[in-house]
Amino acid sequence: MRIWVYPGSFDPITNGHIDVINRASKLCDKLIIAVLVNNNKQPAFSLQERVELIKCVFADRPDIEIESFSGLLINFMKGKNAKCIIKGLRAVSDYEYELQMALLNKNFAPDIETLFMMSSINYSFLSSSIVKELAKNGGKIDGLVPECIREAVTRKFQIGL
Ligand code: COD
Repeated sequence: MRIWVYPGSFDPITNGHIDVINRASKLCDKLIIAVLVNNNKQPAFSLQERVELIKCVFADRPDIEIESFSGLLINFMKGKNAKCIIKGLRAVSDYEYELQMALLNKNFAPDIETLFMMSSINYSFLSSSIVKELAKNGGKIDGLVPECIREAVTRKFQIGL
């Protein structure tokens, strides 16, 4: 069984993440969305909120699991018997950090591969930070996140629905 992992902060999940998830899930048997507990960023959404928001998007997908993890990604991967890490690449700016992480992970876990998926052109500008910044300043986030996420983000930043 091909078990792959798509790790991230997902603070919150966006249509850019969802596009990568939908494309990657066609290439494996099970895709685990792995939500990082603490990555030194101060998340706007708690771990439980981030997990619940992802669950609302993928409620009808038995091939997708949502989990959280802390510590090293490769340890989480080994625990799940997962052999491939999926990463999304939007621009050259993502590349340097992702290359470093991929080489590091390969060094410690040679049997685990990292696969990079280029962002779809429509989402190459999109990040969780952009969504939060827009919402905080009264900008529209329709089309950037699914409706259940739009409602949660709007509620979080108290703009009113
Ligand atoms: N289109 C395509 N891909 C996208 C888009 C988009 N619009 N937006 C984001 N992505 C990709 C990102 O490039 C990333 O691959 C993934 O989606 C998740 O993005 P974020 O922003 O939710 O999450 P990050 O970048 O904060 O997550 C970082 C990780 C959790 C993946 C990373 O820190 C990690 O693997 N940490 C584990 C700890 C570890 O093992 N460290 C080893 C070194 S010590």
